[in-house]
Parts: sequence; structure tokens; C-alpha cells
Amino acid sequence: MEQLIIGTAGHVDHGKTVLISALTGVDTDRLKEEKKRGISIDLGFAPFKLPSGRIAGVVDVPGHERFIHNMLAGAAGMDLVMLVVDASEGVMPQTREHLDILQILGIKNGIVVITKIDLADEEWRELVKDEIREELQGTFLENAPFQAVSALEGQGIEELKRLIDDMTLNLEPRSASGPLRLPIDRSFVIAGFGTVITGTLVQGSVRIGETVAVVPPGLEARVRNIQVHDQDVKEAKAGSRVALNLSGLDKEEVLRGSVVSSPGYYQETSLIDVSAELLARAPRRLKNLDPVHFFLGTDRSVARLLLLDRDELSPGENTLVQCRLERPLVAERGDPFVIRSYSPMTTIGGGLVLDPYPPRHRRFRSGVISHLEELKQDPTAGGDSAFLRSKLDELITADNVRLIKETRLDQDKIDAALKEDLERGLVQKLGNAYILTYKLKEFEHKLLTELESYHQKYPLSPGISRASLRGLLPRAFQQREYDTLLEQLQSRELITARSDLVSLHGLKPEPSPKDKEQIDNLAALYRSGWLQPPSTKEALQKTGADQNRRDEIFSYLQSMNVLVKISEELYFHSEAYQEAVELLRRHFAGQETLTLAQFRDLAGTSRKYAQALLEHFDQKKMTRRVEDHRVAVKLALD
Ligand SMILES: Nc1nc2c(ncn2[C@@H]2O[C@H](COP(=O)(O)OP(=O)(O)OP(=O)(O)O)[C@@H](O)[C@H]2O)c(=O)[nH]1
Ligand SMILES: [Mg+2]
Repeated sequence: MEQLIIGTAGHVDHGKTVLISALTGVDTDRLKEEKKRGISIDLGFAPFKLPSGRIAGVVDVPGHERFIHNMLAGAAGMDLVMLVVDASEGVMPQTREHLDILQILGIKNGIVVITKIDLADEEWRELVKDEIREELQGTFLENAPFQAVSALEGQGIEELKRLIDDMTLNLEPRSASGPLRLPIDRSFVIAGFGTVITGTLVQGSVRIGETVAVVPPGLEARVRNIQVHDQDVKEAKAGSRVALNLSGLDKEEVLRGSVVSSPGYYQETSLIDVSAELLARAPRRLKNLDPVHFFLGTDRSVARLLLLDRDELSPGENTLVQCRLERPLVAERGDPFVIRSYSPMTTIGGGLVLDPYPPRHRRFRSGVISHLEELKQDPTAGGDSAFLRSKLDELITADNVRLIKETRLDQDKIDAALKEDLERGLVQKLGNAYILTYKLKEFEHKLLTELESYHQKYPLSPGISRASLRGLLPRAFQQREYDTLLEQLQSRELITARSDLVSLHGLKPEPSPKDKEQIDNLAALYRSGWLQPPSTKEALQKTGADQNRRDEIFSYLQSMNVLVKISEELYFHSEAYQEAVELLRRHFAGQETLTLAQFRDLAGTSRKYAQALLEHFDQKKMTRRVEDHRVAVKLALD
């Protein structure tokens, strides 16, 4: 696993930052205030080269109880945590509180690091070890290895590095497929460079040039640059610490807690159904609608807890709750969250999100409770609707038949899941098929950007051919879905789609003065050539126009009805062409048949042009060839 986040946890002053510095060579306390007070205040970050050569991202958290909200923002993405305990002091309040938080957040792997062993004798250290072991009973660190170190004198540091290496070799990588999700933990502006945000990429991937959404507030921005461990990269995948340079945002608009995501995928929500637990060591019971501090990802809000099936929640109990948030945030099914009491602020519990977009509930409704109980059985799998969406994400588009085949869900379940997703705007219909909204937006964006750059490159061209534009979409897109997509963009007045060409809406090619002159000269040339016009190559040469712009110039002249196309090489001035049709008409008004020689003489042209015109008329079903002459088919209509 290349992408790996290693974090610290533990009481204030127990040696976390100095330990990180011994491991990585980086002092992560970068704030002036931190230096002055000798404690960490905000999260610290550093790249960490493991003995195996892999590079992990380190998140160093502050231990002081006043900065637990910062610790919470950093803890969410850790793959492995070092619980740091001072060998002299032993277990202290934030050792416990951090442990509770890590446990609630579902962190799975950890090492207990006993620090400052140069200050404690062997016997004392053994006592502290026993005390810690007892504290870890029943937690994810119950069987975690211990490592004693002195960060100042270097004892145990190499052993700790190797231990971290070994323990992270076989961790399961995070999912790089699916929509992008990057909870922001820092945002700043670099003069002349713009807004930079950092965070742990928890799902999906991000590429330079991509358009992403920042929710809240729900703005779109373009990814101008990406760094992983201070190195420029083109793409970053789930599990990495990344810094994104975003264009199109002001610093004010991006705060810790917002999420960078695929456009259209996440919406902010202020009602969340959860299964919540009050810790056994919580100091008192929680009453219905009590306010608490609610922490999810790197975001936080004050929330009131609507207890759905009881009036009070006692320490050690677990129940179903609708959280009413004061400030909306981004949540997804299965996300863990932490709650802290309103005042004084201590960690009292947490749980898992069951439904991030529920309707407003009333209490003691058996229907609501049994539905949430069902969701609770498998809160991380995400139920049918999330499963269906993950399938759609892979398939890109799929109709009903395909969905049944791929999900193996029955029609009723698919209908119910789709109904919910369509209502929430997560899925949209495209003809007979379904597509994730964020994907659809991505493709729309791709087509529009291509059209923009096409028009820029070929200012005279009336549009790009329908078929070559389709080439931008994945092959999973059926013709019918593509046509529907174009129709939709047209009805939103973003494009004009004709049977053969597609252009941006309202596009009128505007020839530059120089182009205008050449175009006028070309028109004059074809007019004077009349029924013996030059080849396109000759014409371009004579007027001094760029041969490479042949298609652009001639399709412009065609679209302006100045020229009529017979073949790639041969065009006629439209008045000359009209005369040829008129000659044909007049001839057939009095006679049944027409030979090539007759037409040549009528038109006063050469055999070559007469033949090309007649073949063209045949093709347009105006005439038909019978042996060595033509008969009229449908002349009147033209
Ligand atoms: N003697 C000795 N002192 C240490 C050792 N590690 C850290 N210290 C000292 O302990 C103090 C606190 O260390 P930090 O690393 O800042 O502690 P911290 O856990 O990061 O503290 P917060 O981030 O504020 O929670 C500093 O004065 C360090 O010099 C060690 O191994 N031996
Ligand atoms: Mg520190």
C-alpha cells in the first residue's frame, strides 16, 4: 500500500511532536503560538520515509483538551495510530479521551509508544505499562504492541520505524474508485498562487485540470496543481495526504470541514439519522433535544439530538437518533461521528450515520424506528441504494435490464432505490438509462470544454461533427443516450445540436478582418469560375489562405450558403449550382432523357464537371442513371 496515514494521539506534553520529529526530521509545530507556549495547537503534517522505502503521511495532533476539535479533524483519516504515553506520567485524561475518540471513529490499527524513557526507571515503567494495558481492555488497542522510546536520546526509534513498517505492509488500501471525497483540514492563500487546501483523500482520486465541488458552500473550482508529500503529481489517489491548488475560489469560501468532491455527488445536510452511543464513562444522562457538539470528518456543528424511541439516554446505552445540526455538513452512510457535551466540553459518545438525507421525523413512530433498525444491521454496506449507485458508478450508464443483471436485486428493490436516488438528485435519467448525477455533470463539462476549445481553434467553423464529439464519451454511452444528452444540453441553451454538427449555443462564427477578406475573395473566385470552379487546393492557394484551415473555411462558406459541396475537392458557388439545377429542370420539362454530353453543352462546362454534377444529382435522387443517360426523379422539389 503506497497511500498510508500515520497519526499520533495522547495527552498534552507526552512527547508526540518530538517523537514525530525524531521519526521524520520535521518539526510539525509551525505556529508562533505553538513555539511560544511549547504545546501543539493545530494539526501538524510531515512526510515519513519508512525503512522499506514507502512514504507515509504523518498527522500529529495536539493533546491539550482545549484543542480536541483539532485532534478530531486529524483523527478521521488515520490508518495507524501511535498512542503516546509519557513513561513518568502514565495514563492521563486525554490519553483516555483520545482513546475513546479513536475507538468511536473505528480506527483499527495502533501501537502504544511509551516516551521519555530516559526520565523513568525500569521498575516504574513496568507499572505504567500495566496501567496502560488495563486501560486498553476491550478497545482496538487491546492487543497492540508496545514500544518504549526516548525521542531525545534515540532509544527505540529505529525499532519503532520497523514496527510501523511491518504493521502497515498488509493494510487494505482505500477505494480509489467511486466519487472523490477529500475533507479539508487546512486552507490558505499563497500570494500569486491562489487558494490551497490540504486534507487526507479518503475516497476516489483527483487529477489536474479536473473540476471539483467544494461543499459547503457548494462551489465549483478547477484543480490547478496537486502535491503529495510536497511533490508535484498529476493525480492523487485515496489514502494520500494531498494539497490542492484550486482556481476560482476565495480563501473565505473554504474552511476546515468542507469537502472537496466530485461535482454533484455530495450535498450538505442538516438532518442526519444515526445510531448513537453514550459512553459508559459519560458523566450524565442525555435528554431529548439536548444540544451537543457534533464532529464528522473534519467538520463540526452544534446539534440537537432527537431521541426517537426514549426520553433519556443513559451512559453505556445505544439508540436511534435524528441529529438536527445548526450548520449543515457533508455526511455519507456509514460515516462515524463523535459527540462532546455542550459544556463543559468532554467526549461523551458517538456512532454511525444511518441516513444522511432523511425526512424530518417525529418521535416514537414504529415505522421510522424499524426502518432505521434495518439500516443499522449493515450501516457500512450502505443498503440497496448505495449498492446500486456503486454499480452505476462502474457501469457509467445502465438501463433497467442491465441493472437487474448487474446488481442481482429484484425489480421492486431497484425501483425503490432508484426512486429515492432520483428524488435526492443523485441519479438522473438519460433516455432509458440511468446515470449518476456527478458523472453526468462530468461528461457535460467535458463536451462543453471541448466545444469551447474547438471554437477557439477554428473560429470559422460552424461546429464539430456529432460523431467526433461522441468520441469523448466512454463507450458505455449508447447512441440514444448521447442523443438525449445533446437534447438536454440544447434545451438548457448550452449548445446547438443539428443533425450533423454541434456548436455552443448561439455561436455565430465571426471572421476576423483578414479571414473576411480571404472569404470574400474565395466567394468571388468561385463565382467567376461558375460551372468550372477551381479545386479547393487551387482556390486556397490563389487567395493565400492557409491549407490547414481548408475544412474550417469551406464548412463556413457552406454554412453561409455561399458554396455547395459536391466532394471534398469540389465546391460550386451556390448561384452557379442553382443554375445547373435550373438547366436540368428546363431540359426535363421538354425531354425524357439527358446524356452527359448534352448536359456538358447545356452547362457550357467540361466533361469532368458535368459528370461530377450529374453523379451528385443521382446521389440526391434528383436524377437516376439508366444505361448511358439520366432520367428525372424528383426535380420539382429542389
Ligand atoms: N527527556 C525527554 N524529554 C522529552 C522526550 N520527548 C519529549 N520530551 C519533552 O517533552 C516536552 C513535550 O514534548 P512535545 O513533543 O511537544 O509533546 P506533545 O505531546 O507534542 O505535546 P502537545 O502537542 O502539546 O500535546 C518537550 O519539552 C520535549 O522536549 C524524551 O524522549 N525525553
Ligand atoms: Mg505536540
